[in-house]
This record gives sequence, C-alpha cells and structure tokens, in this order.
Amino acid sequence: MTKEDVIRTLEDIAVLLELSGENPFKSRAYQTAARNLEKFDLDFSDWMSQGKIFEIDGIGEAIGKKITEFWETGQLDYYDKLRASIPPGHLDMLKIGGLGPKKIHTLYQELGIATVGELEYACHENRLAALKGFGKKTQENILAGIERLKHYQARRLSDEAADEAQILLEILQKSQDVTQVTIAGSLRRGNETVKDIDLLASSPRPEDLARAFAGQDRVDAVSALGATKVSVVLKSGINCDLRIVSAAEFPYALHHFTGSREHNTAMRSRAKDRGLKMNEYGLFKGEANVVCRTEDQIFAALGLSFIPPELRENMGEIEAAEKGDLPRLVEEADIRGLFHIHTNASDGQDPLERLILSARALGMQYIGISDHSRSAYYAGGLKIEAIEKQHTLVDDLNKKHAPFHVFKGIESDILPDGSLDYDEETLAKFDFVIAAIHSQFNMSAEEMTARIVKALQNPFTTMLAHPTGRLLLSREPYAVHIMDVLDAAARFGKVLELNANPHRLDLDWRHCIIAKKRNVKIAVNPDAHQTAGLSHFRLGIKIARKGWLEKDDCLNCLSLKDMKAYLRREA
Ligand code: DGT
Ligand code: CA
Repeated sequence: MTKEDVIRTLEDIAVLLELSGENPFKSRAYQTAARNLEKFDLDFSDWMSQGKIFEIDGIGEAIGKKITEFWETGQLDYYDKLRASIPPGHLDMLKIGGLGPKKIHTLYQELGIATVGELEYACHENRLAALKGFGKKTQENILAGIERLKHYQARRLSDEAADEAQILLEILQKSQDVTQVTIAGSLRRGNETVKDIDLLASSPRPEDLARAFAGQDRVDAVSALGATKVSVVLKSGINCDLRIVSAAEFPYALHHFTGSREHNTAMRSRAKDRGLKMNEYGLFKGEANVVCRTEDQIFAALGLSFIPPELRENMGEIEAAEKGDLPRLVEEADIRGLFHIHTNASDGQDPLERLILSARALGMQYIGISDHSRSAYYAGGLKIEAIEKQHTLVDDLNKKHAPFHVFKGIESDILPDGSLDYDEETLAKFDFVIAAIHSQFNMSAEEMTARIVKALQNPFTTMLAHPTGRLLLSREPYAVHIMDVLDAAARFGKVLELNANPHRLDLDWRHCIIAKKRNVKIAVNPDAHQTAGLSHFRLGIKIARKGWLEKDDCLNCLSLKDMKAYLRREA
C-alpha cells in the first residue's frame, strides 16, 4: 500500500459519487483530499503510523477514517459498495471522450441508459439531440467517441500480443509436427498495435498440428479448425490465426501473411508487370512455379533487394529496393545510451545506482536521468534544493562507476505559455533538458503548436518528449500541427523523442520518416520509471526501424565521447 494507491482510490470515489448523482460537494471533497495528498511531501507511511492523517489539509473526519481503514486493511467497504451500486456499463462509458460522470448520470436518469450499446442506439435514434445539456453536436461527438472506443477494444498493444506470440511460438517449435514456424502479420512488421497474432508453420502432418494447436491450454475458444488454418481466441482475449502450409510453400506464405496488404498489392502488381503471378502459394510463370526457398529469393526474382518486414507498408520501400537505396536500419546493438529515465527523486521507483547497474548490464555506456520538474507536483517534481542534492549524487556515482556516465537532465514541463519550468540559472545546471507537455491538453492546434515551437526555440531545450501526447488505444494525440513541430525542430537543431513506452510509441513512425528527411535527430527513449522499464528501448527500436531510421538518425547511437561533445554544443 502506497500513498499513490490511496490517491487513486480517492479519485475513483470522486468519480463514482458523480456517476451516482450525489451532491457535487461530496465528490469535490474527495478530489481535494486526493490533490492535497499529492502535494504532501513528507513520509506518508510515517504519518499514517502516527495516526496523523487528520492533520493533513483538506482531510476531514469522514475521509480520514476511510483512508485509515483502507491503509490498515487494504480494503474499503464504502468504496466496494459504491462501486457495486453503479451499472458496470457506466464505467465503460467513461472511456468515451467528452462524456463525463455527470452527463452519464443524466443519461441514466432521463433515458435509462446503462451500457455503451444502449447509448449508441439512443444516439442513432436521435434521443440526445433534444435532451437538456446535450444537443445534436454532443450527440455526434458521443457517436464518434463510441466508434473510437470500439476500434480501441478491437486492437491490442503490440508488446502485449508479442509476449503471448512468443510463448505460442516456443510451444510450436517443440512440436514434432512442425518443420518451420514463425510470427507473421503486423507483429512481424513491428506495428504499434495489432488486431491479432498471425502464426505460420509448415508441417508434414497438418491435421495433427491443427488439432493439437486448437486443443492446447492457452486456447479459450476455437472459431475455425481446418488443415490449413486454425483460428482461436486465447484465454488472454487475443485472437490468433495459425496457418499451415507445405515446406515448399512456406517462403511465399511467409511473404504473403507478413503483409501489409498494401505492400502485397504493390508486389503483385510488380510481378504482373514482369509476366508473373504471385500469391500465398507461389510465384508463377504460366503454370510453372519460380522456385524460391527464402523470402530473399522472392524479392530477388522481382529484381529487388530484401525488404525488412518493418518497411513493408507500401511507403516507398519497393522503389527504394529496386534502386538499391533501402536504409540500413538501426539495430538494438547500435544503441550506446538511454535518456529519459526517472529516479526515485520524482516518480521513479528505483534509486539512481540501481538504474546505473541495470543500464550497464544492458551494455550501455551512459544514461541521462530526467525527473519531473517542479510544476508536476502530482509526479513529485523536483524543487531547486532537490536538484542540487541529485547533482551531488550523480557526481559521486560518476566517479564510482567511471567510465560509465550519468548525464544530468530534467523533464521540464512546457508551461501553457511555452516557457520552461525553471529560471535560466537553474536550467543551465543540466547537461540536457527534455521539454514535455503534461497539462492543458485542450488548447487549439494553433495555440499548442505555438507553445511547443516556443519551447523548441528555447536555447536550453535539448529534446521534445512524446511529441503528440497520445496514449495508444486510449487517448488521441492533442491537437497540434506536427509538420510545424518537425520544421521547428529542424530549424533550431532540436531532437525529437521516440518515446518507447508501449503505451506511447510517440513520435509515430510515419512521422519519423518525415523527420529523417528533414535531418531531425530522434532519441529512442525508454521513459523508464523503474529498472525493468529500461528495456522498453527495444520496442522503440522496432518503431524507429519502421520509421526508416538508421544509426546516424538516432541521437543515442552516439558514443559517450561524442555525446559529451554533442551536449556541450547544445548547452
Ligand atoms: P492487423 O491484424 O490488423 O494488426 O494487421 P495484419 O497486417 O496482421 O492483417 P491481417 O491479420 O488481417 O492479415 C495478415 C496479412 O495477410 C496481411 O498483412 C496481408 C495478408 N492478407 C490478408 N488478407 C489479405 C487480402 O485480402 N489481400 C492481401 N493482399 N493480403 C492479405
Ligand atoms: Ca494480424
């Protein structure tokens, strides 16, 4: 149990109270209590053990007692009862953008709407148009929000699906009925989200393999079972297709089921231009198959060099392969150091030295730590004294762990007017500054762009964190003219982050392609809040590869010596 657990529960209660249509003051009291706990910067568990909860501002008798019960027992009867009293569909409805708890309660009272499905139906029946506090425009927005929610629920974050796919792959590799097996589809192409897991195997005994695959423990339901294709829903809720082909068909099927659809269409049309026919079973000249034993040979047969799966999106890869102009994509082994790491001085979990040891174990030469800045009080942002203390610690640890090096940084909030969160004297103390939007997401695209451009223009800014602020499958990017941001980064010589957290993967790979064309450097940053988070950089590399990036395009491929020189130049 931590202070954060208490805060989250208080926030939940505030929302549940609104959903249940209680007096707004009651809900606000819980919100205030949560905010005050966020700002409370003494040892919380110490205060709890001394029974001093009521001495914290904004915590009265009722809320204090509930916090104590929750802290001591790990449970809160009031919370559980409140939760049970709300139709579960209302919690789903909260995920629809623009629909807050108060509106959901009104919909329940006035129209009896308890689920997302009922809400969608009511919108189609035009029932919200005439409802007080709603109207036609709101109704349209809610419908658009429902569409987005459905799309979100139909897809998965790629790292979630990748873990599951890896387990299935290992099971299949051990099977006597399998000659060759691999992951295909969007997972092989390294996409940020995926609809399902595509597996491809060759087998001399396809029926046996199909039956065994459908019958394994991880499968919840079988939707199709044949000797060439098995479709299942896994217990994790992820859909998975296993396709089974002969050994001779394997390379063609691998190319086909890797996709993308758009890449396949372009390849087929290229084959046609050359008097060939291409499908998942082979490459044909008339009736005769052009024998290819690997994907490499299929590309060669069409006059192309091998196109890495990540590039197969029909974004110019075929033309580049024809000219021998494909990029030499960045690899994990090219990365020399990692930026954007939070320590336990702000909202990270681990002390600096543990992070150093983990980064060294990953083969890194350096890290750049960047705790939150002071405005981010919700994330324990550093006050000026805390920065001095951290810098002394960095100096000591740099001596102890030399030649490994820790760069001193900060993740500075970009304030609404585009300025950074400290005065120049303080900013000058850092080796690097990551500027980040963490508040006021609702500005117009013009205002947001101007805000970010101003931050990029700031001489102290080294790089821009998560440039669009999106959370995959849960929050759309904030409104921003990303091309203008890319232009500004190019003009001021600033780096854009490719945030490698599986929920972000932001900058989007499609924009990485453009950044590269404009000579904007990209930092593949783990945004780690604990040692385990450091290895997220690997996911970032996949996305960087999808964005056509090479070693020279990625800032953190610089050696320690070059990075020192680079950051001196920036400062
Ligand atoms: P996803 O599942 O939405 O994340 O993306 P993919 O690319 O994995 O799509 P999926 O699972 O529907 O199909 C896997 C691959 O199979 C796809 O990338 C290309 C190939 N494929 C499937 N259906 C078609 C089709 O109708 N036409 C073509 N050209 N290729 C197809
Ligand atoms: Ca797929």
